[in-house]
Amino acid sequence: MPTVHLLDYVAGNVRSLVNAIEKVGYTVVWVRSPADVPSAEKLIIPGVGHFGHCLSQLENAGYVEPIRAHIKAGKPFMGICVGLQALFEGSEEDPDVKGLGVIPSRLQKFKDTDKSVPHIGWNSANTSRTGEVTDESLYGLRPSSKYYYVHSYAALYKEGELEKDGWTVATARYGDEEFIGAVEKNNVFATQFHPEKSGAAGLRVLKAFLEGKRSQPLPEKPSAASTKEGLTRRVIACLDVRTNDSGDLVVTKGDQYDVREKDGVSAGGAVRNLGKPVEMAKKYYEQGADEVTFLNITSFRNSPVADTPMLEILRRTSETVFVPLTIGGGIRDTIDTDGTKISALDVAKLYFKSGADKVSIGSDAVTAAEEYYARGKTLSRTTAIETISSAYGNQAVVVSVDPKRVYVSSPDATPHHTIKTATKGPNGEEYCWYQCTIKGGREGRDFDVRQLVTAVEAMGAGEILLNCIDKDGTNSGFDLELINDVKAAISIPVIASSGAGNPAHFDEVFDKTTTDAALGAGMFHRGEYTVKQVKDHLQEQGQLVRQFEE
Ligand code: 1PR
Repeated sequence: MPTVHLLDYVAGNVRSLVNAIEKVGYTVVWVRSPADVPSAEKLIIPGVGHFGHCLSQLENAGYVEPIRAHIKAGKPFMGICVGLQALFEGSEEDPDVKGLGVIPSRLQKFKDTDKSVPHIGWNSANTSRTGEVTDESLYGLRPSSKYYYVHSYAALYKEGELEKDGWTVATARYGDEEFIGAVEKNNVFATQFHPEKSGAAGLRVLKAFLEGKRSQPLPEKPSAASTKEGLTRRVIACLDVRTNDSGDLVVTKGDQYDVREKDGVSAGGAVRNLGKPVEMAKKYYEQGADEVTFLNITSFRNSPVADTPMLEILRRTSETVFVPLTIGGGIRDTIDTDGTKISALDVAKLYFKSGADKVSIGSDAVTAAEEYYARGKTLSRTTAIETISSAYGNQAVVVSVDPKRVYVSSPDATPHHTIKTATKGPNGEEYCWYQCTIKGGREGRDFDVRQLVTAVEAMGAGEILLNCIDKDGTNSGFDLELINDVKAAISIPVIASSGAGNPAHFDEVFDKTTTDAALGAGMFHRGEYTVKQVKDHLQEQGQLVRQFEE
């Protein structure tokens, strides 16, 4: 097989990139030291996390000059995500750190006044702008395709700025900001999106770069409308995974977090078995899921951390599923079976190495947020959220929230933040607050969801997975009041979860709230609806979606 050199200078999910490269017929040769760079014919620099962290790693390890020399020699070079950003002169993220300076411009943070930041999801990368239409595809990029982005800083597009120096630029729009999604000149190509996480559309781009096919005819004429689109409606399939009573790892699904069969006489039967995790993840990917989330709802108490069965599930899933993978459950400081202490950061590292793009933190986030308030809203820099986000970037840390409604007769009846609700309580109460729970909903805390989400945003979480125990498994639609209340409090993206029972519920949550994504579980697992049916329905209602590409 032909080869490509890959520089692994930062921790992160490089496994998915390796899988994607192998899928398109190439073998990875690792660059382990600056001395390896001159032997590279094609060189890829991936990147996640902070601009400054990546660039200082490159600088300190002595890679900057060999990379510049590779580019100068006219050999093929591709940068991905922070690998694209590295080509610029610098970034607002770390103003004192110098980029490679190949592209004479700087990166800025997206405005969060009218939209969530980070920019997470599927967006375009179009070379044709302002209505002018080309029929040529730059490295397989297509106007009708969508690509997966996750970043807070971007090269904002200024018409003509880079073109005058011979760069070809593909852009996307986020709110009212147009930014660079891909850029190319001679032997240099870079994408802000992750091709390895962008399904068939991304694999096509990677293949075109590796085969040196800069320009190909487009299969269809692009429409002027497609150049104006932004982020698509993100639909996520969630798999709760646990061991059943015979010790097999199964996808299960609870009703208000109770995952045992109810036999009609009493609760407490066998754990519901809805299928095998790896097969089901692949099925949802092929139906068009924009992301797949695994929540490990068993603790695997007898297994050493490095042998946790979820690691193998991720490794196998990332071989066939080329969209982002999130893993939750047990991300916290842990004592291993042999008594060794393992930090949450090390647990997360194992997951990232196995193919996860994000980790989701539940119970530990609640405890950390309570301590944040107890310290007078100061950071400790030692919590799982802080340590993982400072090493891997905020976008890699999701906080999974499991709130429950507590009804009160008036806002004065509790010190907690209440909302006036249209769904009255059992005694006609018109107000409720959302109580945070830990341990899979088993323990309620004297802490409300607003306190939690604002604290974890300050601590460095990049996204909120907003469950709702009252709605979970009910098929009655999302808790729109909860979602609107949380969205009003923070500017990081929110994934609405719990209650989806049919495609119209997805339309409703995107229509009536400003949620950034919506997640379904039971309706997909029970085979009542496919992800494709949800996407088709959204499209019929005029919502922008990404459809699965072969
Ligand atoms: O506390 O960091 O170890 O994380 C544990 C994780 O496992 C948390 O994210 C918590 O939400 C989850 N979890 C724990 N117990 C359960 C359970 O069901 N017994 N599942 C559980 C949470 C809820 C959603 C579900 C949606 C959509 N699952 O993820 O998929 O509610 O369901 P629906 O569309 O069928 O209504 P830690």
